[in-house]
Amino acid sequence: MTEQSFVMVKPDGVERGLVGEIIQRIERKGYRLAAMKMMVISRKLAEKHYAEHVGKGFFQELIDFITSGPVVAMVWEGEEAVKTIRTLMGSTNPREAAPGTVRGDLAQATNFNLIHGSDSTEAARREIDLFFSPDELCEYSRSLDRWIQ
Ligand code: 3AN
Repeated sequence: MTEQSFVMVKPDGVERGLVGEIIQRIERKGYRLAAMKMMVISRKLAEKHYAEHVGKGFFQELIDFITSGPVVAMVWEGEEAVKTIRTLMGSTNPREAAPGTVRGDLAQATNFNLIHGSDSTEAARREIDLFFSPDELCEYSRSLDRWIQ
């Protein structure tokens, strides 16, 4: 199933100069970039994005962090994009994340785990709608997809 996933390089990834590295991993896997923008997230948008974590001990810290500097928000698409990009990201706790994953190779702390990726197709739809307007999404096909999917 072709899916879209919402992916974000968090402020720590931008600050550490890992935007290219993270994009490259998803791009080289063969996924297609459908939208991308750099932005500083407002607290209001951050609270909507992380609504599932309201009331948890780390919520305020999470909102402070995600709004602390620019992020790179993206939409990636392709076969089973949601699950496969989660696999490329690695576990939430980077110290437990497998080598070869973004978090397993490049991060240590759960608070600074570099990347967000939607955890279901429903979450992806909600997150894409939060961050992008329909006219910001590019529809195109690539001849190389026949070698990838
Ligand atoms: P993931 O980013 O792997 O989807 P979620 O959605 O459970 O993980 O958590 C969203 C973000 O909230 C994490 N990326 C991390 O920054 C933060 N977070 C999650 N669990 C914890 C925790 N136990 N302690 C501190 N921060 C957490």
